[in-house]
Order: sequence, then structure tokens, then C-alpha cells
Amino acid sequence: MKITVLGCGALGQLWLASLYKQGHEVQGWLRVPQPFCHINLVETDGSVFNQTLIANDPDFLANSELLLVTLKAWQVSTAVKTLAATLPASTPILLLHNGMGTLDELSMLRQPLLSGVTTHAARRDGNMIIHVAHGTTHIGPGNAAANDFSFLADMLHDALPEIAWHNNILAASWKKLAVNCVINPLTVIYNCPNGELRHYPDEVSAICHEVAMVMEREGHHTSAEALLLYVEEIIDSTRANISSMLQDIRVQRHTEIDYITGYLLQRARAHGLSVPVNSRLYELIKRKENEYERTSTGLPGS
Ligand code: KPL
Repeated sequence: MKITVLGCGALGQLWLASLYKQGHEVQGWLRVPQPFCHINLVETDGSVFNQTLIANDPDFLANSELLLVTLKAWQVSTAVKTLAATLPASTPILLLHNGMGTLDELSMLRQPLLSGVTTHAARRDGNMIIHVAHGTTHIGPGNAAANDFSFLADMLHDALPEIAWHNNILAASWKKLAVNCVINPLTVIYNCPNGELRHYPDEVSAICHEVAMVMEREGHHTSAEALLLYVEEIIDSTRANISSMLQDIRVQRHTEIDYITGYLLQRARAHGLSVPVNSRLYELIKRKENEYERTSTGLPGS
């Protein structure tokens, strides 16, 4: 299959390497156009994958059979709308990022749109990407045109298992949103690895209560207790991780807070619900972000 991967960060490089090894024709797409992208990946078993791949080739894009998007949530809409003009109308677009809200922003697309969340962990270390832990990628249709694309799950599973297909991906997206509403802002406030959030059970539980309340109103059957158990499991299994939001704050990059807690607040407002704990966290993170964005160009960093 001919596949363009938009975004060549840690997750993008992991997918490029996995799809290439599986025999697919792949190209990377960088926001600052370059003719090549270099993949430098250390696998979980210590083996190294080193390859230079083509990048930003418009002819390749026009013939792509899949556009896989691994950008940060706030980068997705603008970049996808630009590439969608060149992409065939029948080519599916799969979004893999933290947070929610991009499906609404891209509701005008003619292409089949899919969305997903992953528990694969990869991080940059200098010019190397380290595949830290295997996980599961949950994918499903994000618009009606994508309902018949479950065959993509098999293709992607062969390249980078596990893949789980969901006819209704929103339930999985909300569960991941709950995890990110807890771990991401709290690790910034306490400047700590994920595991240390076990020392703040009251805050973790209060966030889960509010998220469960909004989820119920959105029509997803859950309970604060079930969410809390799930979130605690992820805190433990990623105990040594530095969350993506804390990494962003440490290097003064724009965070995904608007698509994580911000999305929760937006849905809570739509249902007339008050979520004071999450509102406070949102304000605190925005304040931190504004401190460095005000003093730079005024534009979100990359
Ligand atoms: O998705 C994550 C992130 O850091 O953004 C978690 C699951 C919290 C792992 O660190």
C-alpha cells in the first residue's frame, strides 16, 4: 500500500519504520518541507532501524492510499485540510493523537476519516527514537464514509500490533481522554513522573468523577469508580513516564490542553454541567503556557 505519514515525531517514525518493514511504500510529510526524512529507531528488543525515506512528495501524496496523521492535536486541522486538497477523495485519513475535537474541526472533509488512540510508547532521545513499550492502537470510523474501513485494522495490525477495531471509537477516545485529563495536567502541576500521582488520590478521584459525569451525559455508560480503576492502572503501567504535557511545558512548546481538558470543559458547558476541578487545572496550564508564549513570537511553538 502507498502510505503518507504526516508528522515525523516519535510516533510518526515508529509507524514509518513498521510500515516500511512490512513492505509498504511510505513517505513522511514534515511541516517544514524537506525531500527526505531520516528514521533512526531503537526497537523494544534493542535492534536499530536506520533508513532514509522520501518526504513531502506531492505526486506520492496524490497517489497515497492512506494518510496517517501523527501530529499533535492542535496541529491536525490546518495541516490535514491543506493535504486533503491533493489527496484522492477515496483515500482514508487516520488521526492518532491525544485529546478530542479534531473530528468536529474536520467534519467538512470528503475523505473517509478515522480516529484512534494508542498505548504504544515512543520517545525521542537526541536524534534517536526509542520504542519504549508495545501497546494497542484502537481505531474506528470518525465519519460515515469510514464505516467500511475495518480492513485497515488488519493491514495496520500486521505492521504494528495490536490493533483493535471499534465500530464506535468514541467510547475508547473518552476513556483515553479521562486518562489524559488526570495525568497530563497533574504531572505538570507537580512536575513529576506519572507514577508519583499515586500520592494525590483525592485530586485523581475528583477529576475522574467530573469526567464520568460528562461521559454519562454524552451517552457513554461508565462510572467514576470504573474510570478511577482504569486511570490508576495507567498511572502504574506508565509510572516512569514523563507525560507528553510535562515534556511540552519543559521545552516551552504549545500543549494539547485545549483538546484534552479544554474539550471536556466544552462538552460540560454544552450539557450545563459544572466541572470546577478540571476548570482550575485548565486555567493553571493555560497560565503556564501563556507565560512563555507571550514572551516568544506569540505563535504556538512546534
Ligand atoms: O498519553 C499519555 C501522555 O503522556 O500524553 C500518557 C498515557 C499519560 C502516558 O504518559
